[in-house]
Amino acid sequence: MKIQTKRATALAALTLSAAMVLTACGGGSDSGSGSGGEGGGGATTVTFLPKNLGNPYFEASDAGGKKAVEEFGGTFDEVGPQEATPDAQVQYINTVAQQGINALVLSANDPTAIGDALEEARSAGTKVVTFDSDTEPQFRDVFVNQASAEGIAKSQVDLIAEQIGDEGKVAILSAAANATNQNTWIELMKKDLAANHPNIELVDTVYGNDDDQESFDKTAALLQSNPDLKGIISPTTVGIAAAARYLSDSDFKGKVQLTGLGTPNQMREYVKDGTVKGFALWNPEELGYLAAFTAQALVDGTITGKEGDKFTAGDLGDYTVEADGVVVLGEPTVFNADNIDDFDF
Ligand code: RAM
Repeated sequence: MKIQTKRATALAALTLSAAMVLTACGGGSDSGSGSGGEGGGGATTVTFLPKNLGNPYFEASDAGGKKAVEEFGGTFDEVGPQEATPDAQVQYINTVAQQGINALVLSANDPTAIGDALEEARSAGTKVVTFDSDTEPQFRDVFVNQASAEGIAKSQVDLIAEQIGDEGKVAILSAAANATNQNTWIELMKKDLAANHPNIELVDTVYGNDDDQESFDKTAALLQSNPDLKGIISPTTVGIAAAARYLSDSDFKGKVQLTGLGTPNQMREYVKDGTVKGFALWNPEELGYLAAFTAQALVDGTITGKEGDKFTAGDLGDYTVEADGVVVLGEPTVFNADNIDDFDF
């Protein structure tokens, strides 16, 4: 209540000063103006921290976050490392805490390694929303999940099974070895393969660290050491795009099937040239939009993160917090030659 009143009265002044700060530092790091947590006495300050910068997936999610923050009259900032590692994220978390930013919205490179930094940020009054890749639940207020982990895992297993006739050797090309989201999906994929696809053998899991070149090189090495591979599952938009680029230009094109999680814009040419038959994803822009509205609901006290809490996320409508402080966006979409041109992200 107190927060809402303060926000209403000081909104105009704070919007102006936030705009001035933003202009002065080029959209950078001072936008919280050090006013402390708990609403900060004005427009809600929200900082997005992706796994790393330069990934079109996070460019889309953070653009969705920015759109939401603009809609509710807050101040948006995006910071992040070049490399998708937990250590690289810690310094940004510390800065956010020092600046008294109201809400930090992040995709975690590790479930525990950034926990201390997040705890400090939370004791300084910053609400913490994880999206895309979670930490352990005690380190954040809410996790905004893109879809059920089971649904994401199953759609990838179903796709590869269909593409290779439900038999043969497959491998996984993942992101960072400690990425919470990929590791959750990989565990569920392994269970699904073991239970429902006895003739598919998972021979290897390799990590491209959400780096394009590393993912490309790992694909080449995978095929060299497993010349009879029938399929690759890459549950990362960086990995699948790099693997598709490698395959499309090699003798393996059309012989080794590739599926996983990709953005339609990065995968379009490989679907059209026959390298890839189908893959899946949710809408990352909507994910960022929902995460930002979740942050706002925490900051203004509409929700605390407990099961059953309800809030409205702008154009996306109403959401309810589920067990363990999780909010779910929806189910993944499968993209193929028939529908890929209907999407632009
Ligand atoms: C990459 C990142 C992200 C994941 C998507 C599918 O962009 O690893 O965390 O959700 O792929």
